Formats: sequence, C-alpha cells, structure tokens
Amino acid sequence: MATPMDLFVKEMRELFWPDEVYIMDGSQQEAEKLADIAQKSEVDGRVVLKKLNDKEYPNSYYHRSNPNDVARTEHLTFVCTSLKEQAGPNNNWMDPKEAKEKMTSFFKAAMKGRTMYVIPFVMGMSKSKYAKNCVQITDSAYVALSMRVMSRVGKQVVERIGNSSDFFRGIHSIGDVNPNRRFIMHFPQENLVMSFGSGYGGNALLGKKCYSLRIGSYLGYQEGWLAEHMIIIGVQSPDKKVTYFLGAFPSACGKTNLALLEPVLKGYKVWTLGDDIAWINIGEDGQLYAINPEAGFFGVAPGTGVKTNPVMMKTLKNDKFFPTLFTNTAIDNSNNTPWWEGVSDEVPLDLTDWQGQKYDKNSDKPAAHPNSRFTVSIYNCPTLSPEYDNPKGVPISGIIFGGRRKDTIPLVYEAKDWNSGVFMASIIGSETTAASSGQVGNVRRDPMAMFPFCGYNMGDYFQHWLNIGKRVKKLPKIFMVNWFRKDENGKFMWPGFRDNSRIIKWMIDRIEGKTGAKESEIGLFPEENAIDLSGLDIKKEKMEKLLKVNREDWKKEIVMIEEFYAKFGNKIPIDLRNHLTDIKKKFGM
Ligand code: GTP
Ligand code: SPV
Ligand code: MN
Repeated sequence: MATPMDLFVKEMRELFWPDEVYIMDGSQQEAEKLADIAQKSEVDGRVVLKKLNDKEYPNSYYHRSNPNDVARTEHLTFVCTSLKEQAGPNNNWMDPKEAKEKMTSFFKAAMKGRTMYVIPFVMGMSKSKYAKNCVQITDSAYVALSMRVMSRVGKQVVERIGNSSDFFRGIHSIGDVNPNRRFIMHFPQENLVMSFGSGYGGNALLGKKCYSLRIGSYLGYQEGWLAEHMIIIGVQSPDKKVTYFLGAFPSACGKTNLALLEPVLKGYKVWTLGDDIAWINIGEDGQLYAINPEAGFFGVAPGTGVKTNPVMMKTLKNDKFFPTLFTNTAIDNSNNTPWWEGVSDEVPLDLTDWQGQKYDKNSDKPAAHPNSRFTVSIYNCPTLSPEYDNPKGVPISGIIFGGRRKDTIPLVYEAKDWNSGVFMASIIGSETTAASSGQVGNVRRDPMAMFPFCGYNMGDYFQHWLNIGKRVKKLPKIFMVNWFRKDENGKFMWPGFRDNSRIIKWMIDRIEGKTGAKESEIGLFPEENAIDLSGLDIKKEKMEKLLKVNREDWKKEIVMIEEFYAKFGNKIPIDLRNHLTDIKKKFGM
C-alpha cells in the first residue's frame, strides 16, 4: 500500500518531470556523494560547490549564489489564508487558489534534466512530543545538503511519518533564479509551502523561517504554544547554577553572537541550545519550556572573528559533522579559505570577492556580501548544552528582547510584569539589515523580532502572547536590550559581544532577587553600580548616556508606535492599547 508520503512524492514527480528522484537517507556517505556531484555540476552558470582548505576548515565547501539571490525577499513572500484578515497587515496575502495556480504553472516540468531530491526531516528531536514531521522537495543539491545540516534528515523520519498524512509539505524549485518569477507562498491552513526561483536561506531551506516560524506560529496559535525568532541559552553562574534565557533580536542583530557567547566575567559560562528559532510550550509543571527545532546554524559571517565570537570560530573549524558550507563570503586564494570582514584585521592580498571578481583592497565595498553566511551543525559547537537533546526542552527564567537602534533605546531595562513585557516587545523598532533585500538602516517596527515571520495576523499574535501569560504558573522576567546605541561620532557606545555577559549577569541577579531596580517611564533600570564593569574601561557618564531615557526621542518613538498599531485597528488587544495610553501620559502626550 502506498503511504501518503509515497503519494506526495508521486504527485511531485508528475508535476516536476525530473530525470531522477532521490530520497535522502541522511547518511554521511550520501552527503559526501552529494558534495561530489555538486562540485562537478553547474546551476545558473556557477559551480555549485567548491572544496575549501581541509586543514583550516575541515569538511567545508564554498557556494556562490546568483547576485540577485543573496537574502530573503519579503516583498515576494505571501501568506495565503482563506481570508485576508487572517494573514493580517503584517503579511502579503494572496487567495490560496490563485497562489497555487501561479506556483503550479512555474513548477510544471521545472525539473526536466535535474534530480528531484526528497528530504524527509523532523524539526525537533525525534523523541520529543513537540517535534514535527516534514518533507521537502527540491532540485538544489546545495539546499539538500544545507537541510541535512539544519535539521534531522533521514530514513527514520519516513518511519516516523508511517501511514500518517500529518506532515509538513515543502515544495521548492530553484527554477531559473529569476526575481520576476520568485515567490515564497505559505498555506498555514494546509501545512504547505511552495517556493520558486530562489536558492537562498530563508527562501529555500523550508524547515527554517517558512515552516518553523510562519507555519509554526500559526500552529502554535491553534494549539496553544509559541514559535519564536529566538535563541535559547543556559547561563552558568559561579555557583554552577544554570539559568535559561530566550532572546529575540531581528535578523542580523546579534542572536548567533549571544547564543555562542564566551563571557568576559570570571565563573560565568554560556551553554548553547539554539541561535535562531525556539518552540515554546507550557510544561506539565506550568512553566515555559523551550526546544530548538533546528540542528544547525545559518549564521552571518561578517563580524565573526576570534575576538568577537571565539566559540563560533571553533565551531567552524570542528570536523565532527559533514559538511560545513560558506555562502557568498570572499575567498583568500593564498590558502583557499573563506574570508569575510572581521575574521582578520588584515585584508589578504589575493582575494576573490563574493561575486567572483578579484578584490581591490582600496574598494569602498566589502569583499564578502554583508549577508554572507556559514551553515554548520550545532553538534560542532563546543558550548552545546547537554540539555540540547532533552525532549522536554529547558525551563525558561528570562526573555530578552532587543533591536538595533543608534538612539532612543537604552542599553537595558526590565518590564514590570508579563503584560508590560508583551507591550514592550510589541513596540520594538529596529534598523533594517542585509538579511532581507531592500534598503539597510531604516527603522521599522519589528515586534518580538517576528514581523517578517508571523504567519497570521499580528494583532491576534499579541493576544496569543497575553493569553499564554495567563496560563503560565511561574512567569519569566522580560528584559529589553540595545547593544547598538551610538555616540555623536557614530561609534558604538557599548563594546558589545563578549561584554554583553555583564548585562546578562545583572538579569540573573534580578531573577534571583539579588539586586533592586529604579523605576522610569518605560520600565525598571539597574541601580547605581549594579552592572559589573570590572576590567572594562568605560566612563560613568557613558554608562549614564547608555541607560538614558531621552524624552524627546521617546515622543517621536510613540508617534511611530501609534502609526504601527493603527494598521491593526481593533485587533490590537485592549490591554496593549491601555499600555500605550499610559506611556503617552508619562511623556506628557
Ligand atoms: P539572523 O541569523 O539573521 O537571524 O541574525 P542574528 O540575530 O543571529 O545576528 P548575528 O548574531 O549573526 O549578528 C549580526 C551582526 O551583528 C554581525 O555582523 C555581528 O558582528 C553584529 N553584532 C552581534 N552582536 C553585536 C554586539 O553586541 N555589538 C555590535 N556592535 N555588533 C554586534
Ligand atoms: C534571518 O534572516 O533572520 C535568518 C537568515 O536567520 S534566513 O534563514 O535567510 O532567514
Ligand atoms: Mn533569523
């Protein structure tokens, strides 16, 4: 008897007309074979993979994508629910029938002359009741290999799915990489995503943003849990106690760096559980528990170096898991290693840039694309938490929200309670980054760092957050941070990176009730000298500036918040509207 998965594969074969169909078994031999094939084949006029220096970067390959396909494309990403209101003003919407017809016309015979890869994968560890079965179809060997790193791929998933038709269907073809024929269509009500015309990260690795966040957030809304754009870390203090945090920052705003943090403070250690996505459930004891559905990092390369992120550098040089991929970095031809801004102070003499051209040292453009990334297994990470594979997840004591803001937002503050924290997270603004196509540096609202990833109406999503709060017995504390405040000369005021451990220490002290807080218009602030600055040369006035609530800036901020809220009309929960009224009063508005 054919299983629902067999029937799905058959249907896809009939749609795509591939020369061959290959169902992945998840073995290392298979991955090595795929890497061999990819080194010999061209897609879109480019060799798919190039082997890198095995001594410096074991098991590593280089991939260069089409220059028109280097980031997520939010304007081509749609949520296709039966009613437009269900998708909300935060999503592009298309009628599901129309969207499917459009995509089917692109898909028809698109894999002629190509291999159709069938990738059975599970998001979450197999034994977890929170894990979800998925199958992705793709015609890109690069995508197939990336999925092996980013999720748990293999035969065992086919068995896990068995006779069930309850699995996510992700249908992807790179097509002709034409931005005019590029769409990423989500059908949350059918557990289905169709993606065409892009081979890049969030557009093509469908287990990631498409499933684990957009479809996942919708499932969470239906089933009473949360799918979030969050890291998961355990912070060990000198008394050996581990405190678990979630942290949400918009794309390219510091999640991976915080997730693999090597604290500057003695006696502290960060255990890594996840760097991008968390699924959060209410456990049997009424506390929030988080799992990372992913199994790898798809991290921003620029800025990653021995000084800023030594743990990631070790992860990239670890030979445990095959393969590690580098996409759109530059190449140092002297030793065939990937290179990006920040990995060394010196720019190598013989450098090929991300577009394959000889790099001119005097160029004002970077050699690596600002959104160039590495794809590496989480099992390569030396600080991987022993709890990573715990099917229950880890109990959460603190949630950190943040954004990239040169002004207005203080270095750190704390919400008075859960609902104030939800309000605080709902008004996050952040400067846009190279992780998404479009202009970089514009402040836009990015509530919970989920604006591009919430698969349903964000007004309903806010209410869902408030509802979760009512069901949880021991609520985590909620904090807001901004590592990116700048001075008059445009320089970052806070050293950031490893020094961020100083702020985390303060949070642990707050969670444990070891330190008080000062109240301000927007929340609770550290008391004098409560942040451990030992060994750091930073002036008192600078700290005051970093923590300052500038009333004029906040008045402007509130105007933007009101404009954002207005888009959602009465979908914004009354409690959040009341918080807005309160904060306006506090600023005399
Ligand atoms: P996505 O993978 O896109 O979701 O991003 P992410 O949030 O994981 O971002 P990541 O940690 O990779 O950081 C993105 C950029 O921010 C990199 O260029 C980092 O070097 C920079 N960055 C991270 N943390 C800090 C910090 O504390 N201070 C400063 N100034 N820059 C930082
Ligand atoms: C992000 O943009 O938030 C990422 C990279 O983590 S992508 O997988 O392309 O979404
Ligand atoms: Mn992300």
